Amino acid sequence: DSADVVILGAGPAGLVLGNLLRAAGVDCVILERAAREHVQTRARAGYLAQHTVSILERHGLAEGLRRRGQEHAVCEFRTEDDRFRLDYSLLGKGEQHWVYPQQELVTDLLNRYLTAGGRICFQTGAEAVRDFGGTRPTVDVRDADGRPGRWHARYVAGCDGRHGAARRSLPAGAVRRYHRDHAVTWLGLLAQAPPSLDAVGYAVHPRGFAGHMARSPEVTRYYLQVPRGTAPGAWSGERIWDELALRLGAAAHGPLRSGPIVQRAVVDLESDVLEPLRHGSLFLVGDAAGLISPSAAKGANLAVLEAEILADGLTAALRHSDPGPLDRYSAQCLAYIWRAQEFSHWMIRLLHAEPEAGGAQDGADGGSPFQDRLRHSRLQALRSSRTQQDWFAENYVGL
Ligand code: RFL
Repeated sequence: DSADVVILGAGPAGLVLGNLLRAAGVDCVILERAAREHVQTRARAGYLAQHTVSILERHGLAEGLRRRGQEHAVCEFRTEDDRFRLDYSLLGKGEQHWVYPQQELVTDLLNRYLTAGGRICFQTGAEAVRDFGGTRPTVDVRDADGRPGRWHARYVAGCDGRHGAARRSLPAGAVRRYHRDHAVTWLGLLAQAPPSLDAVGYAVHPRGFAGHMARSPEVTRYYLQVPRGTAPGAWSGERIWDELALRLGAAAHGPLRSGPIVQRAVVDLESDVLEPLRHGSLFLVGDAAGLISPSAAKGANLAVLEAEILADGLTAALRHSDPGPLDRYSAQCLAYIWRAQEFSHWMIRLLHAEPEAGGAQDGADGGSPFQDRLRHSRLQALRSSRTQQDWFAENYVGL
């Protein structure tokens, strides 16, 4: 089997890339390890930035988002004794978010791709990318029944996430991985319950961080900072709601609207970036290029942006024999990625106490008292300085 561009993975990165290449008349195929049902129901991101919506709109991919997504522009910071709000549509560049669950975006992108005649093979996992140093790379695959196969390509786009075959296929000496473990762990929850406030809620509490993020009128995402190593099922529903209410200051600011917890996942906050993002005819895109902690909701937004840049590059190379844009892909994307990493890291240090050097976290926030005062001062600056607020807004929604 062959295609000019073989795309590994049908997440936001792979599906945006597939749609854009199809529209440009570039021959491509998407190979996806999971079943269609799984891909369309995997709940992850929800906040799409203005520039992401602009990209989707530019290519006619924003119809569902426009119809069912909700505009969103306010976040609220809560501390033990106080709270304040920032309406970021009135700050910085005046941009806002759209709340649209990632699985719905993925479903829209997939339907659109298939309607346009796009080729996709589900339950076809890439095992290895080979010969990408030259111009005839191949991809070894295995289907759901374990039958091996091989695809021939001119270019391979690794959109298969952090544990995918694209990353695995890179020889150790060819790539530099910058990695940071932020020593913070979140219990990520989806509750079958309406949002409790009309804003993103960030609670900075001595017992640890708690977050509130709307997903739809019926479903809300919550995050609770928990000790490293906590099992997803370790906390009862009752304990979760008590802890959320305590950290989010429900007694002072109004009760939370609780409901059944329908999904739990433990997320160790980690970041990494691979350099470079191009290895001959193999490109890394989205989470495969860099993993970003979910603290600033950048991952899916970066994936869409990188997919558009790569689509332009591949189209120029394959349709117009112009290799220039592809040559710039890695450096161009890395500039956005590092900017997002820097802001995400800043958010992590705003929302969580710095762990004591070498010390394990033990239930409460732990952390050094000096860093804790710095953190409160940082929050205070965000509360009172218009310059600080503009900076925050520009980075929070922008890339
Ligand atoms: P994905 O979505 O992981 O898709 C990769 C696809 O590749 C398939 N795959 C393979 N296919 C073939 N062969 C192989 N060997 C394969 N290995 C894997 C997988 O089945 C999958 O279908 O990567 P992509 O496209 O790069 O998109 C990245 C985003 O999914 C991710 O960055 C975001 O979800 C991050 N993120 C958020 N980002 C935002 O912009 N805003 C948010 O509000 C936001 N919230 C979140 C998040 C991530 C979270 N998790 C997962 C920690 C909230 C959470 C809880």
